[in-house]
Amino acid sequence: MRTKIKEVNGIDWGEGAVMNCAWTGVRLVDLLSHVFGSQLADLSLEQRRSKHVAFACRSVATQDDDWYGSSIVLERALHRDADVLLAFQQNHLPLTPEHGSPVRLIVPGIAGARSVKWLDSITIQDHECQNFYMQRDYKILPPQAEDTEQAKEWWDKVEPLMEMPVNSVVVADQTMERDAEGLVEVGGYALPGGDGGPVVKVEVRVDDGEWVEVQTLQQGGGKWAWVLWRWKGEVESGKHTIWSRATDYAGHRQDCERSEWNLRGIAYNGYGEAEVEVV
Ligand SMILES: Nc1nc2c(c(=O)[nH]1)N[C@H]1C(S)=C(S)[C@@H](COP(=O)(O)O)O[C@H]1N2
Ligand SMILES: [Mo]
Repeated sequence: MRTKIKEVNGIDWGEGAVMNCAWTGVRLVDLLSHVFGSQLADLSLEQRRSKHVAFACRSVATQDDDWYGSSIVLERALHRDADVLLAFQQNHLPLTPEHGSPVRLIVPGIAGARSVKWLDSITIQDHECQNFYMQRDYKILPPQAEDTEQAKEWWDKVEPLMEMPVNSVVVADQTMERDAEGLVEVGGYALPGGDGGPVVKVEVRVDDGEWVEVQTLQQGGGKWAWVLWRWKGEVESGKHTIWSRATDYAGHRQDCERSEWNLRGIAYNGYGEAEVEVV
């Protein structure tokens, strides 16, 4: 967002702020059912939607608060298919300290900020978690909030970022040689939006040409995973922009070259975009 639209008050995420790996643990719903049993089973749908499960790590202070925390609505936590996990292994190895050992939360499809590491308490409560990172950060503020002063009037009016948007990225060398048939090859990754996975289609466009579906879409990681894709096509010599857009199973599709600016520079999901020179 900073490089393509305008300055943001945030980190240069680039296109690498993504995690795709195998998590092993216990489903949160199983733990909650074990502890609360019929108390939970007897809740009405309305109660499940109005209560929150809050997660905290009080043992380590953070930059802007003296603890870290997040919450999700109880209904999502109790929904088996949502796969909310108390994880203790990453890629079949014990969690490392950096990634939250001994146990962390994983909420697939939802912003990583909610997946509390070094988890030390879980609470069912009537209100959202009040931690700084839930209430004063990781929110898609409207574009009128142009600086931290103007942001103040918005924090309480905007919901915390939860579901991540469908996305895709083009990975290409800056200079590419056409092969004997005049073709060049690019690749990338694509991610589903929220719980709408898996990605079912990726399309590529050269400059303002037609969208063409990619030939190779690697599957296998399931509903929450990224897909890796490759496309080979004819491109004239010269400078070009190669665009990509992804569509997931639920029908979410990237729908613009540049997504709308927000102060924190989060949830960018304009088309994947790479400037290349073909020789
Ligand atoms: N306790 C604690 N948990 C945390 C954080 C934190 O600062 N403290 N950062 C969150 C954010 S913003 C992200 S993006 C993920 C990053 O997880 P990773 O370090 O395993 O990539 O952890 C989340 N969990
Ligand atoms: Mo983050």
